[in-house]
Amino acid sequence: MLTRIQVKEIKEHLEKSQNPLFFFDNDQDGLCSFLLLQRWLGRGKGVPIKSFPDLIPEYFRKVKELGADYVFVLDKPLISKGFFEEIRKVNIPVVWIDHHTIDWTLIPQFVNYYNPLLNKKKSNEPITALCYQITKRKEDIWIAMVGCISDGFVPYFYTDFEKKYSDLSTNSMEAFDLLYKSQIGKIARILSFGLKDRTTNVINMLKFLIKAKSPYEVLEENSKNSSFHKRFNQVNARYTRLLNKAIILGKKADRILFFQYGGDLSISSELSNNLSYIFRDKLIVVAYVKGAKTNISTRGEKIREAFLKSIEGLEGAIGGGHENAVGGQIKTEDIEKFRENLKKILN
Ligand SMILES: [Mn+2]
Repeated sequence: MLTRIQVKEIKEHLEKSQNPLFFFDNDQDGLCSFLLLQRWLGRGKGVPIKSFPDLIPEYFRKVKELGADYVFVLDKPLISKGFFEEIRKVNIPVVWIDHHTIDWTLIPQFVNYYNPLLNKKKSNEPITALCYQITKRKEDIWIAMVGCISDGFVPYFYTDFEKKYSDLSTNSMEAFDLLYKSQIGKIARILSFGLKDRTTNVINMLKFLIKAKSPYEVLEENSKNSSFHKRFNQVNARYTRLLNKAIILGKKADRILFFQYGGDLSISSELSNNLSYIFRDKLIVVAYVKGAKTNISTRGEKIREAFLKSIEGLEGAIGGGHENAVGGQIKTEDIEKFRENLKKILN
């Protein structure tokens, strides 16, 4: 949770901004955080950050293009030095809200940085939960729920949500039961795949969501949302095929489920979340091979430490995230080495 003072400060930043630009992590937690702040403030543009692992300097172009007077960065653990340098030159305030563990010394003095991991009472709930704590708009509670359950988190306002939308919920107190088995979860899955669409379609989806009055408007297919419903059906078909393949592997695997795939579409974190839900006592490693580089998504108890150790000494390898959920990138030629390292460390 944020402190009362932090909430007040962030609100003041938002109110001071005439034309804020919200950069957000390209997932539902990032997206829903943006939606909550934008809908509360009634202004501002949102841009999903697709660069990985950091927010790269090229995104500064958006600041100029959109004439932003304030920059908010939501749910992104890393911002490149180059980006900060550009921002510095034009003297635009930056407010960065995050919940990842990072090297705090990399944060420049001029940045307004908020991360409850640095508070006296440490926590790392989704950014969506923090943004809901800031805006407290009851009519947006469904958006807040979507962001939270996508990050595997059941927030304190769940009971309020259930009272209002019992038809969209399940009786479970488990985030992934909600994500995979309820209608609010279906919204989360629709948005996840929608973010992976072409830029024009993503922009249309954002516009739709900024105005959406209820979760039913998202769930019921109509002329305004048909493109992201179509996208969902498409990606979901591919996703289901990959998931079924991985499940077969998982049934044979002992402690580590290692699943590798390729193609044009990266859906690794969705796969690793779902696999960790199905195989609760296994460590999940999903590798997405694209040319010379391979993105890795892992889930499992204390996986962060093991992952970081296993990429030590691999040239160009990077990674970071939460204790139980880590993403990273290695060279494709190092996959076997990485796999062996991880096995050794875990045994
Ligand atoms: Mn995120």
